Amino acid sequence: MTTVGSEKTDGAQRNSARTGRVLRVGPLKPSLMDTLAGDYDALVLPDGDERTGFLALHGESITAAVTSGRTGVDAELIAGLPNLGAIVHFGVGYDATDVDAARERGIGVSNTPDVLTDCVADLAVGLVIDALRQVSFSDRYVREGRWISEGNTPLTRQVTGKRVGIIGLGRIGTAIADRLSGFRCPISYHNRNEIADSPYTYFPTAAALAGGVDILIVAASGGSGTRHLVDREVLDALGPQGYLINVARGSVVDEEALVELLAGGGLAGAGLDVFAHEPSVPAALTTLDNVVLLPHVGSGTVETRAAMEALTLENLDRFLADGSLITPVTR
Ligand code: 8YV
Repeated sequence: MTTVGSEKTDGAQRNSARTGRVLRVGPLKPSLMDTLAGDYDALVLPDGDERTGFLALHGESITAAVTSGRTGVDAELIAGLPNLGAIVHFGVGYDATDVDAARERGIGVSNTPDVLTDCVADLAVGLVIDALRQVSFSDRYVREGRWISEGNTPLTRQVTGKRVGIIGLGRIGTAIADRLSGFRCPISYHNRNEIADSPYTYFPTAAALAGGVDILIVAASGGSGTRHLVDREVLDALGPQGYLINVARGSVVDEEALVELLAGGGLAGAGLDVFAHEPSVPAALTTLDNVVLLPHVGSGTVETRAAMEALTLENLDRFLADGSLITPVTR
């Protein structure tokens, strides 16, 4: 292993105990990329053909990889980094990383939980209000001059008191439930296991939950265990009066079925911050006024992204100092 340069006065304190090289995998927040380059002398993983030569040259020296929940570190890359000790994620999700392959090698994995909970939950509530009250549609209506030419918009649906079902009552799911309780919404949830002492009603299957609510909110982690957990059967159970909100991962929902049902009146509407093949969004969705589409911005506020950046660097520093992580993923 090599010692990473610590000549810079700027990052000298952070760098003092550091050994091995840091690798950035994929794009990150610009200021985080600058810090990794300036203070950590981090290498950047190239794409495509250049990757093999790069790994032959640098693979052995790399002990820590910094990535996002969207890019991740797959099994092939893990195999190309024989001295990798930590995969540090900017983001709470880490489904793009092969955690099993990391675990087999004893590689630590960290994410940035808690710091983004409030902003993602706020946005979920925003999507609920927008989908039911047609905020985005009405805004377009005014801008397009339709209020003058066509008159008032159609009536919308009340949010207060609607029955809400949450798939994944973890940190973010719970924060959403707490907020919507303030709207006097009865809350139910589906998780792999029932949560002891939860004030909310448990359903053992996603379909049973969907059949008993007006709004189904997806807040579960992504990955193979939850892929298409919200399938056609679940969406059918939600039904023509039901709304789907997704602030988790596109992979949790069968997107093809969702599009078909939304287009054919099988669902009342949807609010989506995440998609199966980001940044691509199914073209059919962009023509539907009962669907709100956002470009994966749940954690995208100045405050939360700064906190995520700080926690990412704290994890990296801790690993480089003593080989441990502050917020390791435990699964
Ligand atoms: C981020 C997210 O947009 O934390 C997550 O899992 O999906 C978002 O907060 C993303 O990780 C940053 O690239």
